[in-house]
Amino acid sequence: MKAGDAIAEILKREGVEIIFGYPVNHLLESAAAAGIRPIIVRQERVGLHMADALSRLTSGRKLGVFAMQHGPGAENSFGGIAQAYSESVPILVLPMGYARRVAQVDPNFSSVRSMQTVTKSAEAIWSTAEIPNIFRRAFSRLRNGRGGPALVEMPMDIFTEEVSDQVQYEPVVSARYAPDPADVKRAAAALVEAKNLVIYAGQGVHWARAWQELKTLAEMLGAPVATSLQGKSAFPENHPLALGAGGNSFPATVPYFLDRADWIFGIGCSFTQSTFAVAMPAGKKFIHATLDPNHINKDVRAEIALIGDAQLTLAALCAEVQKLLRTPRQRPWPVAAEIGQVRKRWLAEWASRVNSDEEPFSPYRVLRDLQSTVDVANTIITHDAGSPRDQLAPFWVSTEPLSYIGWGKTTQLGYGLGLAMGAKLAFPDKLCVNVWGDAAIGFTGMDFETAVRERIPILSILLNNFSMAMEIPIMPISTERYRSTDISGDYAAMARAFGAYGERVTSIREIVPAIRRGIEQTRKGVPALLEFITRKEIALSRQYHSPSSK
Ligand SMILES: Cc1ncc(C[n+]2csc(CCOP(=O)(O)OP(=O)(O)O)c2C)c(N)n1
Ligand SMILES: [Mg+2]
Repeated sequence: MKAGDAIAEILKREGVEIIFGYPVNHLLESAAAAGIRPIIVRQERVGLHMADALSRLTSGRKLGVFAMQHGPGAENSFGGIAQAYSESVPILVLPMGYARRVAQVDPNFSSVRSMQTVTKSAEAIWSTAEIPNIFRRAFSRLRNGRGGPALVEMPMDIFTEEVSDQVQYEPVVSARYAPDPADVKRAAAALVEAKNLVIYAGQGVHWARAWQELKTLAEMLGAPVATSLQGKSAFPENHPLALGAGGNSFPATVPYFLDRADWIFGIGCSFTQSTFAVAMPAGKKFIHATLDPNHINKDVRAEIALIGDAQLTLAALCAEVQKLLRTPRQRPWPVAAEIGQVRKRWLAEWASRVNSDEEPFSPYRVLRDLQSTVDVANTIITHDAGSPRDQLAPFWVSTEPLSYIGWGKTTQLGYGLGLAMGAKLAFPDKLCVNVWGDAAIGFTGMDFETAVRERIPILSILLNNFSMAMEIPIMPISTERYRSTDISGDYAAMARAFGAYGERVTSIREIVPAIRRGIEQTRKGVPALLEFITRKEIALSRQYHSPSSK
């Protein structure tokens, strides 16, 4: 058999059903011959984002795979790989490479050399006899430890080579590891003795599918739970102990309880300092539970470190806490009333924006109506970079695990579209939504055509204010003299031109009916883009003070 067919066979044995890609990459043809569906995008970044969502939403049970051309295809992919790297998402990246005879000759692009800073591993196939070994290594990286892209560069001349018809390949094992039981005991004692504990959950809870264990521990302790943006939806946000997610913007409940905490228990999180992560207040004691020992003491100092899988860690903690408490702390937990009060005051402060009848719309009003119109439990939603992220994340109440794809270690405008499409492929029966601004659509909007052509009926909510509004305060002179922050476009018309459903909405009365029409279209298999004309809103929910301490 040809080398490409052997690689396709290996992918099949690893359970790959879809390969995202852009030609020329000879593996796409071998994959199709093996019954793996190629999904062709309009530019590489979006295919990587789709692969990323497939991995995220299946907690890595199904891995996203992306294949592209040597040279331009690989060069153009850097952004998508870098985004997945920063977000710790396992994806298999399969660039073709220049023929081995010239692969190392200037100026030919080498993916192995150039992508090393944004991958967990990067290896080229120099000998086709090594194909099973190389893929065994790549899949082992993807299925073990903290996630990240694994890259295998396939020089184009390997595809003409014959290899043995008997592919020697078995799917790789994945192994979990758990923290030292002595540290678990110390951590359990600290959790029980803490006066004002806050649990801070990251995306490790999603990868370990440890949602039930997290809930059990929080309830036993009666402790409030905040999440990172990536961890959003790891804990039901309508639960009496939920504080919400901390990003560049956040519900007032998040800083209020973090400020008052004596102990903060981070589970499945890195505590990485970022504009898009809530700042951890100084002077707190941290228990840090993470899969990756490199995260310990990186940005916060840990009193107790628990290295291991979030599910194993939480299960072990639940057992120890149970021994110490004997009876779990019962509902109604005293802290729940305080959470409710802080949330009520916060929502009251935002009511005028959230309930605004103004036209052009307050984006907060559009997102309020979106939330009250969709079936939230059967919706998977993601933001984009820009104000829409910061407007959506604090107010969207996610109730089901992995119903919100949060991100922000790096924040490339245009990421959300591919995520929503990848989500729809993973969960065809759910409503998959991306919320983006008119800056974001400028990056990846052409791939709305992919949603139409590949029959991926997502609902796209565009908040169009004809501006990069969040840049206006940063670029006042360029805005005034040269209108540098203005942008333009009729994106509903663009969607219609692609064969999608496109509707521009300008009247308050039409917000909810338009959302219903959009959902109806997605049910018929047609992607829908609803373009809401909004005002240049730049107010964000990011008060670190609590309303009561004013
Ligand atoms: C690839 C990339 N380039 C630049 C940025 C910086 N950036 C973040 S938001 C933004 C403009 C946002 O405009 P829009 O999405 O229309 O939201 P608005 O503020 O107008 O509501 C820019 C330039 C980025 N996140 N990603
Ligand atoms: Mg805008």
